[in-house]
Amino acid sequence: MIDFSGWRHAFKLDPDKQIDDEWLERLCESGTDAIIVGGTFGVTYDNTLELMARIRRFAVPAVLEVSSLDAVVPGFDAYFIPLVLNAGDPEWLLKPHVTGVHEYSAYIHWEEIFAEGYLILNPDAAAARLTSARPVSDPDEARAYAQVAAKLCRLPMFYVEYSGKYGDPQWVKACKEGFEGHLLYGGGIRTPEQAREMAGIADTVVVGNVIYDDPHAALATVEAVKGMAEQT
Ligand code: 1GP
Repeated sequence: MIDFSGWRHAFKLDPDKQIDDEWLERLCESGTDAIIVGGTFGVTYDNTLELMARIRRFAVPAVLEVSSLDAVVPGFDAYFIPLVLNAGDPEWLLKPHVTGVHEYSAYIHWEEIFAEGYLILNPDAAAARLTSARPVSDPDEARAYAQVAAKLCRLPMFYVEYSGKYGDPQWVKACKEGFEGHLLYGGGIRTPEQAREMAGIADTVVVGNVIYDDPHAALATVEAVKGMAEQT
């Protein structure tokens, strides 16, 4: 079974976006702890399979963050299943999960499956629009979501999602206070300083979009986070 408890940094690659072989190799061999494959729109079985096969040439752990039942490709080390805790559209709470288990239960290796309590805090993120994410009013409410994930649902991980926007560290701190398990932060990290700041709060920082805009900057976030580990 995969052990993500020590992961400090992960790259999130979107199957719907292009990355050439050289940059894929540099990211996979960068010292990051994992590659998470995931996206909101345009994720298909074929583009997920193609990306997985390319990542599999490297030793780095590869995880699929499942966003579409049509694009669940076997062969990843683990599957992260988001439960969007502030989804305003109830269809997104558990319906796709029940459909997936109903259809595929015979093929599921449960030891590879991890549920993520997912809190979307950027209302402009694609995932927020897709799920009609409810606004969260203040850090105290964010902490309450984290407590619900930890205490009521006993989820193994909590993902603070600001996708496309750098988040407010006070809000991330509130989530960390409320959640005793593994906390991931993702959203708008573009510089080593931002990576370090969020890595000072979250267990794992996830770096996505900047890979496609400025891959050199994306690579620099690995060293920033890993350097912190060496100093402590
Ligand atoms: C997206 O949390 C990840 O799901 C990373 O966010 O793409 O903004 O880096 P960015």
